[in-house]
Amino acid sequence: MDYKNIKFEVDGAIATVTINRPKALNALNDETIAELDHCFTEIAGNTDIRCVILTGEGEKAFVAGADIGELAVCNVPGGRAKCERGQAVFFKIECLPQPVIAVINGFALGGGCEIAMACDFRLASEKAKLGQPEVNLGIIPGYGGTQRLARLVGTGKAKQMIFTGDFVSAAEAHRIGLVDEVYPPEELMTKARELAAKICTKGPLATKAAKEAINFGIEVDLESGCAFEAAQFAQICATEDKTEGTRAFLEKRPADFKGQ
Ligand code: CO8
Repeated sequence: MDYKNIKFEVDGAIATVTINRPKALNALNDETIAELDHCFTEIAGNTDIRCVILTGEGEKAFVAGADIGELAVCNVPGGRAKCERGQAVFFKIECLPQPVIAVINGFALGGGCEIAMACDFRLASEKAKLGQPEVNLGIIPGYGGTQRLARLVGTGKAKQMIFTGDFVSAAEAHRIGLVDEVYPPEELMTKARELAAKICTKGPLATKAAKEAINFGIEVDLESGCAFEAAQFAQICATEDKTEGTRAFLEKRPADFKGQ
């Protein structure tokens, strides 16, 4: 599929998805959401891809939110449908078999902050600003922001950000746990690629199983989470990757994981 609003590049085992509407600060219109849906479906089915980088085109914005022009004409059923459509795509990203790194190169606002929170890691430029400014428009976050932000930073800080609409700096986002690492803008993509490359050397079935266990466990009680972990562990014991990884250690050589 030829994409109009995103760029999709694959370099070895690393895929990079770039939201590409810089004139609108990479705002997510319906077409972009549909293209992201298609692209992440393709990635999910491609076992040659072991890690994904998600970023925004240009130096100014990661994603400045949902497209406000489209929001302006939303009625009640349209608003619900738009929310549910975007949420389904963000769940697809969150549940992707491969780890996804959000590279926050600038503004990550509203839907932009929400899509970053659906990723596994958030690496931000020192110049990035994050926020949920929907209240300024008389609306609320609709792509999971009220849920994922509270889980990441706690209810008090999430309510402060969502009720005021204030942006936070990358440094403050790091302090409250909204982003994981902060780098000078010129180093950001290199650091993201280094992280992605390291993950690509690990067993992909193991990272997938660990991701599922963490994502599941954060939503349930500890006992249920541990039971899920044991089930995942048991399945991993049947894989060639487990045989290869343990044998490589005992033979004092690097493992060569095939994802089988
Ligand atoms: N949607 C559409 N266009 C946008 C958006 C956006 N979210 N953000 C920026 N743009 C456009 C501007 O209109 C402008 O276009 P033009 O050049 O044609 O006038 C261009 O991008 C550049 O923007 P600015 O001139 O405003 O640039 P500034 O440097 O002055 O300001 C800001 C940068 C501070 C980022 C400013 O653009 C801004 O405040 N943008 C809006 C941020 C925002 O409110 N985001 C939240 C949107 S709501 C949302 O995301 C809800 C998600 C859940 C939806 C659920 C489905 C129903």
